[in-house]
Amino acid sequence: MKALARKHLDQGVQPLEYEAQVKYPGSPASLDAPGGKTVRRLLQASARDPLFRDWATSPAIAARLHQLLGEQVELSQAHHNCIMTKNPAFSSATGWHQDIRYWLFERPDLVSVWLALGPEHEENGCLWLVPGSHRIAFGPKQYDEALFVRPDQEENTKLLAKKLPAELDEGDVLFFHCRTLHSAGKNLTGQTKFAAVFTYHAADNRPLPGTRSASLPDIPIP
Ligand SMILES: O=C(O)CCC(=O)C(=O)O
Repeated sequence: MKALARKHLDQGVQPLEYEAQVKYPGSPASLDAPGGKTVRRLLQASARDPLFRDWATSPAIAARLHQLLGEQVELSQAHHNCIMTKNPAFSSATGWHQDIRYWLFERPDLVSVWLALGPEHEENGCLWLVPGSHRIAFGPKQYDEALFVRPDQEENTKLLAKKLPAELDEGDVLFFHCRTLHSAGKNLTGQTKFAAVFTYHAADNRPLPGTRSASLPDIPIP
């Protein structure tokens, strides 16, 4: 999977998301700005190659998902469903957020599966998470306009003190709830960091019609 991801990155196989498009604080202002065309994500991983789709729907992953989400589980093609390619030449940090702030489903219960295609640690921009934060009810004052959690707000400061890095070895898999507060740093090493990320929901938890969450058909997991 890593070799294939590297090949798609080197060949610029579309669809791609560039650093300029993520619009994180510190991202290049436009595609033509320095670093703007650095690839941040190989999008539509499940449709890119059967290798990615087969892993995302494999029995080992399905078994865990059934424990977490029930008997009928679907893979969302509209969210994550990508290979993250955090590049040493340019990478912006990702602020504190909950993925569900950007997704619209009947219930805020989805699980993302993050497969490290190489080692992930603080220096190359691993994920940071606040364990248990998926159970917290956040108030509107805790978010900024882009729906990132404001690190300067008092309640948030206390909460963020509990953050932990998700240090992973190649082949490790992290399962996390869509309300879990998380962030990620820049890649300060000389190697691109690759991770495959997929998101799942119970089949009876439907994306709201007309939203981005409903924009692509979901894939049932065996
Ligand atoms: O930048 C990263 O590595 C994390 C990205 C992330 O948290 C997200 O896409 O929700």
